[in-house]
Amino acid sequence: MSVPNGPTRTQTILDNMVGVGDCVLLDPVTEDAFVDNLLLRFRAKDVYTYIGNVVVSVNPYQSLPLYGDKKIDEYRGRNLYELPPHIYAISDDAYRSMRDKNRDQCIIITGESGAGKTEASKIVMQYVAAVSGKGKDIDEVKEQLLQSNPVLEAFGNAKTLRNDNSSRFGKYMDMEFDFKGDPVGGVITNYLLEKSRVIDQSPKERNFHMFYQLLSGAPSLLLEELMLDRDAEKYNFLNQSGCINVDTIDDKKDFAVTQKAMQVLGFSDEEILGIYKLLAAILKLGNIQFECYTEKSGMEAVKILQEKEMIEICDLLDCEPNDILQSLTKRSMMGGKGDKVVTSLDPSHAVYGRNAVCKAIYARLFEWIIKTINESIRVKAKTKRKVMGVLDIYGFEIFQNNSFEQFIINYCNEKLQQIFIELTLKEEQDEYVQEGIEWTHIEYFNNAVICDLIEKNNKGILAMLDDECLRPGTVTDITFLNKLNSSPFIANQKFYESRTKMKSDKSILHHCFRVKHYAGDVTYNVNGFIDKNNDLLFRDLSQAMYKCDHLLLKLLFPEGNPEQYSKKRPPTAGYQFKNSIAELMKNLLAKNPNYIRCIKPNDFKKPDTYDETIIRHQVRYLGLMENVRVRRAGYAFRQPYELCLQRYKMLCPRTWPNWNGTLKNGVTEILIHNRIPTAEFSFGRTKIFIRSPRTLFDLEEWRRRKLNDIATIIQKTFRGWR
Ligand code: AOV
Ligand code: MG
Repeated sequence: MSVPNGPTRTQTILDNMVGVGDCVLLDPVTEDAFVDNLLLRFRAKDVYTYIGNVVVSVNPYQSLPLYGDKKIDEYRGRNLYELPPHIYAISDDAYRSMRDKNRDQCIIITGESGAGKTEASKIVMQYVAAVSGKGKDIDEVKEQLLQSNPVLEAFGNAKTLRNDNSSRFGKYMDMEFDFKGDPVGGVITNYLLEKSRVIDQSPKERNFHMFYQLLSGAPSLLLEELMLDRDAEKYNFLNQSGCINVDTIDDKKDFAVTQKAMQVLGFSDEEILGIYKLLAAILKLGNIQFECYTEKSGMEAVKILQEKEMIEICDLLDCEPNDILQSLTKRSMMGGKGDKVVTSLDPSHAVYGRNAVCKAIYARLFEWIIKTINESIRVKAKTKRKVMGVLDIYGFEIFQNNSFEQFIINYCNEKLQQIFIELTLKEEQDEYVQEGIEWTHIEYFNNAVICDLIEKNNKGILAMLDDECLRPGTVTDITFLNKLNSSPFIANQKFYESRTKMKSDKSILHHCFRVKHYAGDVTYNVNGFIDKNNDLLFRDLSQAMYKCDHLLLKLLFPEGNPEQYSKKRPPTAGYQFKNSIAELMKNLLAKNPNYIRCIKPNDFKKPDTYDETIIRHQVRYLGLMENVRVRRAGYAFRQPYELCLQRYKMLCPRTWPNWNGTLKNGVTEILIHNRIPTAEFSFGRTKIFIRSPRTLFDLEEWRRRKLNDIATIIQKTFRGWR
């Protein structure tokens, strides 16, 4: 059935499309056909394909003429199926649904590391900024929302083996709009930054971009003020991984972009300098080495070898050299009688403390930057708002050596897959059953068991880790692993395996466990789990930071204030993450979800190159075939009878202006009168189900014309009266 007006321009565009734009139309519905279609389209540089209203995006690794003002104009205000698949189309759909139907939206972007999530999130934001209202104040808000990206990427992204611009934190951003759909502000929520990167990176990876940007891009005078050397090779935190320059990254140019963005976001020059001083201090702290010596008293102690560097650090942080020196080399504890006992650290503990404080400064600085951005973009007026959220989180990761950070990142991806399953595979099928629609269940893999394995209260891996962290006595990563292996709940699960790696002589190489994630098996090395979960900082260090006259630094270490000293243990990293993810899930479930499922075509970050096996693997674990099957057998649209009757009653003389029969009969009258084929709809207990979105668009189009006709008649009548 088509809109009664001959072939349109849209139809011609769609006729020229390579492969099928919506996989629901695939014939046959097989994985081979699905993958072939994606590849056919990828080769033709059509990187977007639909499954119903889900966008599948294959990373082109090259800039394609798919974006920009002209394209945005093409997609603005058009229905999803009128034009070739595009992120713009679902952004438009979500935006209009929010603006016109008052439904808060969220765009959930998933896929593994390097699949294109962050780029997709920026494309969504740019589109929404372009199509929403204009005006001085509105443009200012838009500019701030958009400029948050370069700042967060500079401080929160890094080059990894998988992605030259890998997000090392999770981000959920609510863009908020007034009743007209004009942006009025936003809120960013961030999830656990991979702060261990500050002190250590795997071979061929880098530290966070901002360090390199500062060294390459800062004017010489600024570098002098920061007492920094332009050569990144001079810094231990940057020179250990064998990667400083990256072909795809221009650190100097990016520095200018970040600096400009910080200014747009309202960071003062003083604040920006304060940030740079902290970065410089971190780099210098990384160069500090410790050496054992014997004090006059005969006691063993450590001293700092780089005195000049130490003085510069104190200059940068505005503090007494002795305070920092003491905190890095000694540790004080309360004795049994409430007296303070000071002991000397050995070099390895001193390095541990130094690294911990560097990680803490950086992670807290990152939090503060987000808080400051949120202050700038916060909605000032107290009017009712509509919301569109965009979720861009670190993608699923499997490395040679996987640690606590990968465990957290992969847990998060597991939860996002769970939401997808719940909303697109489970809830949809459950609803058909509830409404009494004839339905043959489509099987899918439900990863809820894996989520449980990780997060179940009192039993899951995170609970065991917390238990072990809080247990008195000697606690190590190995006692934690033993605990997992001896827990019936964990060890008996088929998605868990103890995987201690042996050397050829049968001695133990790594203590590991393996989780069979939805996206692949990952072996986690338990080394560092307890420490990273505890996330404790020696009190001497937080007190030394608080004592500094560097105002921002003081603000970052409130627990260092002796007056606010609390014996209460801070919550563990795993516990906090689990709670923040639970909060995120609640937030997403309260909104209407829109999905972008990103796929990585090859492991070499190369354009025009694909590895079919890699693509097939992602199609499989993302559950895309199940998605196609549910969508194809199911109904694109459903609405309670009452709402449907109200909306379309003008399309049938028997229901217009009033219908006195049952709601269901009224809806039937409308459908029959408009000659909608019976295969196109089904009657549920409380709702009408319509199979194809095109039928819905037809109904909408006819309704729009009818309303125009009615408006014209009313106008004529009024004119006649005058
Ligand atoms: P990710 O967000 O999914 O990975 P990105 O969005 O950072 O991945 O994409 C990785 C790289 O792929 C980008 O830096 C671009 O070079 C390229 N790319 C992605 N999408 C496009 C596009 N639409 N057009 C052109 N190039 C693109 V991670 O953050 O690692 O999970 O933690
Ligand atoms: Mg990313």
